[in-house]
Amino acid sequence: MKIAVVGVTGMVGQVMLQVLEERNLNVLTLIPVASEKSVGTEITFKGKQVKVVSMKQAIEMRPDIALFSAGGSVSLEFAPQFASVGTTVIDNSSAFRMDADKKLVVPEINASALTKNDKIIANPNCSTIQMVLALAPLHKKYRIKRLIVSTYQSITGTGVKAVQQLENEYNGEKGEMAYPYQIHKNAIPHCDVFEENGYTKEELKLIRETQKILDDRTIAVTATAVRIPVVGGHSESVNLEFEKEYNENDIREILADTDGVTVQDNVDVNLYPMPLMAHGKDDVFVGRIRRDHSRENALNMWIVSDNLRKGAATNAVQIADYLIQNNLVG
Ligand code: 11C
Repeated sequence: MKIAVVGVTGMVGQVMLQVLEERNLNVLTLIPVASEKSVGTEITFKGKQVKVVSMKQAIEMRPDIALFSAGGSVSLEFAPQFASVGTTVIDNSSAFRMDADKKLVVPEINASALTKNDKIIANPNCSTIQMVLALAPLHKKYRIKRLIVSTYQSITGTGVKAVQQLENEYNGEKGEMAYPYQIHKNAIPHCDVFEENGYTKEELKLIRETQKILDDRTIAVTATAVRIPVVGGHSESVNLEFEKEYNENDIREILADTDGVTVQDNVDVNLYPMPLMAHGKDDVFVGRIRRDHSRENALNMWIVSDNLRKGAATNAVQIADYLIQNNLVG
């Protein structure tokens, strides 16, 4: 397999390389791609130095798969060019997610819908991926009527500029600002840009992508997304209202049996998910599972995952792996 990683010098690009190595995908040729200023520099992959190439050079090399994480405008311009030479693009930006003819894939939920004709496949937003992975089996069994999510998101979701901002603020130094306010010692209810309806784009992604991935536009979803000074992953407080009655222990069992989900739920020993523990791991961690007594068939839970891993790189590499295993590329 020839696999290109577009945006290889970015935070997600770097984790994509790590996950490709760890999962031992059959990568015979790695094609690292970045903006002109990085072309010719070298990255390390499987202990070897590999030269970063330009977009044009990468397209000429006709990779089997291209993992994109270089922002929406780069994806809009170049993903179709890769697709036109036969490459299957797995795109981590929001550019194609809501296109009716593009699949939005979390492999454990809907990879089986993929075919050889899917040349541009969308990787969902990080905060959506971790939530739907836990919700999908519950929706199947009890049908979710309504869900309310509040997020506590890691600064790594914004990128390296935000990590630098926090570091500067922590050290009492001035520097470039990724956010409109100080993030150190703060919580900013503002992830991505505001839309005309008063919601942020991140909140709308949580709403729309959830309905698309769970293939049910009737689920009522509302979201508040908040940035906090944390690096290990995104946390989410999720309140669900089911159509059917449920039993709390069944919920724990279903989640414990779900691929990619780890239940950490024992308040007697202070066991619950936290970003510090999720950092660097591929799983989605669920805890604080408890009945919401204020409403019939309602439930609260707390979901945490490393946003750069399952929320981005791992999910994309899992899609690539699925395509390779099922002979769906080329
Ligand atoms: C954040 N969820 O934490 C974003 C990062 O649409 O893929 C990923 C943005 C996206 O700010």
